[in-house]
Amino acid sequence: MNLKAYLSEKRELVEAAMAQLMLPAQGELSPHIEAMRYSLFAGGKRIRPILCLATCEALGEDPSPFMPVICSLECIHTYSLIHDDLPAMDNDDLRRGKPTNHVVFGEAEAILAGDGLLTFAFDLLSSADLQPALTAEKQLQIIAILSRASGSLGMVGGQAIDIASEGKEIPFETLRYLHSCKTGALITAAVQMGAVLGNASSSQYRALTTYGQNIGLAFQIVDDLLNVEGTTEQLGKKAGSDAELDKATYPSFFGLEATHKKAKEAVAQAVDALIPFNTSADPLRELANYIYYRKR
Ligand code: GRG
Repeated sequence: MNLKAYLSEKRELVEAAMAQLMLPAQGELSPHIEAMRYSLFAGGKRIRPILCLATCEALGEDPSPFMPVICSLECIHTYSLIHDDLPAMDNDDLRRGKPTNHVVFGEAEAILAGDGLLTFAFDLLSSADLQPALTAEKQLQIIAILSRASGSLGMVGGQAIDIASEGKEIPFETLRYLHSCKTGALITAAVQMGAVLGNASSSQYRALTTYGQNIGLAFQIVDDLLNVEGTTEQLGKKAGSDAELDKATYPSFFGLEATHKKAKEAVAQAVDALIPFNTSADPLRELANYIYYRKR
């Protein structure tokens, strides 16, 4: 299969659905909604929605009635980036090749844009319009997956440990745990949500969860590598910031060569988890490799 064409086709689908679902910037709320739209439509790779969609398709189901569920992932992801870039967090002024949200709209607006996107994700997920394509039981299951993965036992918790660890020596187990929460949880949730949409059996759900956890790990290891090996221009965000903030990363623990090996191992384990699936899971296999070879 041609992954480049696949990614561009799915990205277009996600962009179109988001443009349709997102609130228009008009009236009194116009500045607030404009701030949300600025980051949402700033040119992200849309990896999480595409993973959700590809998982649903791997199980032979048509994801098109579920676009609000698929787009909710990008709302959570974008909110996390806006808040991560704030002066109180990583204090970055470049993201997706553009000035960060707080640089353009001010800190208070950026906090609210993140809050708005976080809340909007659950608005999308809980919409009655999703029924009857989605049963109420599955809708609840999906809401539970996304809220658990986004909150204190997932992404927010990972960020909290990350911030508390800055400038400190932490054991590798802490780094692994914080990675699995901060980055891995939302990526795994994207796959699990696609599994629920695609009516996965319990063994399929378990296999897909293993796939999701391994690509989540690979994604973060590669993000650590790109921070060292990439350029600011290529990444669209500041390169070298981890070392500047004295962050513990895979390269700081293992060096570059061993870190590359670990990323490739995680990709191989993800692909292994897909052995029970037929060729309709090929996009998931290709996406696992893309996560290693991506340049931003
Ligand atoms: C502020 C609650 C809160 C959480 C922030 C995700 C996160 C937690 C912080 C981002 C820090 C970071 C750079 C993590 C590494 C992995 C990651 C999420 C990279 C960015 O995701 P991509 O590459 O970005 O999918 P695009 O721009 O393509 O959407």
